[in-house]
Amino acid sequence: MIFGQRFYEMNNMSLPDTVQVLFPDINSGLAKIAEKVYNDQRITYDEGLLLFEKADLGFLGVLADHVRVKNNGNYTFFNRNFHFEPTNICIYNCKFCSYKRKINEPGSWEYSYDDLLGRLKEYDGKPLTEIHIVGGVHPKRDLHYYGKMLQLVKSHRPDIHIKAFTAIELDFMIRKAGMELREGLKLLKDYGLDSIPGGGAEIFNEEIRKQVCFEKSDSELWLEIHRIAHELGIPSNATILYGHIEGYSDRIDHMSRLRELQDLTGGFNVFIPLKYKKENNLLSEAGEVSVLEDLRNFAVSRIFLDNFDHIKAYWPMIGKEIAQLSLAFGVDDIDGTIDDSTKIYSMAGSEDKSPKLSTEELVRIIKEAKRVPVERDTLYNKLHVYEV
Ligand code: V47
Ligand code: SF4
Repeated sequence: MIFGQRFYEMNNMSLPDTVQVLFPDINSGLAKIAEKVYNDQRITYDEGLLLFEKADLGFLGVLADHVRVKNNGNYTFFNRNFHFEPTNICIYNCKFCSYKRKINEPGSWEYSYDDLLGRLKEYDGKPLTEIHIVGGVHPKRDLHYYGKMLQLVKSHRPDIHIKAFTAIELDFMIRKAGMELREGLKLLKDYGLDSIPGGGAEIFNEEIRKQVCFEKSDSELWLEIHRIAHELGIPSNATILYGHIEGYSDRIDHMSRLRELQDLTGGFNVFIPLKYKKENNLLSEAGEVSVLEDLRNFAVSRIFLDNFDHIKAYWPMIGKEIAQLSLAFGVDDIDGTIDDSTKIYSMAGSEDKSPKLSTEELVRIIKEAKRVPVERDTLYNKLHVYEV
């Protein structure tokens, strides 16, 4: 099937007519949603829920592709990045986490400043635009410890963007330094923090959050940290951890809270749905959702989050093939080269145990999906367009 924009352009039809042709038995609520999306109108909480409950994959693909093409044309973004995970020692015990360890527990690691510098030096003379730093919440490391880490990166490689520390790590390191959130975030910005990744959001519904990560900073605090960061000129990303014990209404509730904050600040760069992976953690009995569900989830996210410019499929978690497929379901970004630098997903059972992709492979994956690859920086400025 040819989806969305291209189908109705080729046939000189409006999208609502296209929807009627493609889905003759369509539920009237869904037809209304199609009309709203086509007319650039925001859909409601109940309509989002209806999409999850009643819409089939083809229908979701048509609408999501419409929004995707409206925002980003055929461009699909990626960047040249690597991850640094300073430690997997963590005071918390999130049930879905396969990677946390306690101090001295087998399998734990604590990298030093020299380790970071060594890793950074591997990129001397090589193109790189971003370092992504996230890890466990180490009981002994505070804001000043991590501030020095940021300074070290900037002194060796002033040209790269530092996207670092989830709101959960920030909450702890700022409190440990005895500071207020605003003051702490401002100081981290002075140390070199350029943006904040989307982790730690998990699922905002308080009941579900209690069941999967009861000790972690609560939803209000996650949103407050991102709000203050945006006010200070630090943009950020947003995630959802889906496919465990949450229901569709929890996913829509989560996205509604993000949409509301984005209306206020406009500080989110991208939304990244993270698929729950079940190996080696305490939530395994929840199982994993199907690929079909992944694609439906990407599409509903694209349709619902009308004020987010980008939707990212994080390929180390779902694999290259599903990431490629997701480009027909609202996704316009597949993250970056990664360079075998993250353990969060390989330890949770993702198929790729050494995730890395060259820019040539990223470009090939995107071109095969008939999209136009674009190397971007962290803030989605276009650095190189690979015309097809
Ligand atoms: O918050 C942990 C998730 C997140 C599992 O901002 C799991 O560009 C699935 O947020 N199955 C951290 N997910 C990673 C993260 C991220 C990743 C890539 C890009 C960006 C970005 C952010 O990883 C955690 C949690 O939601 N996670 N364990 C698991 N078993
Ligand atoms: Fe710690 Fe993060 Fe794992 Fe939770 S998900 S236990 S905060 S490392």
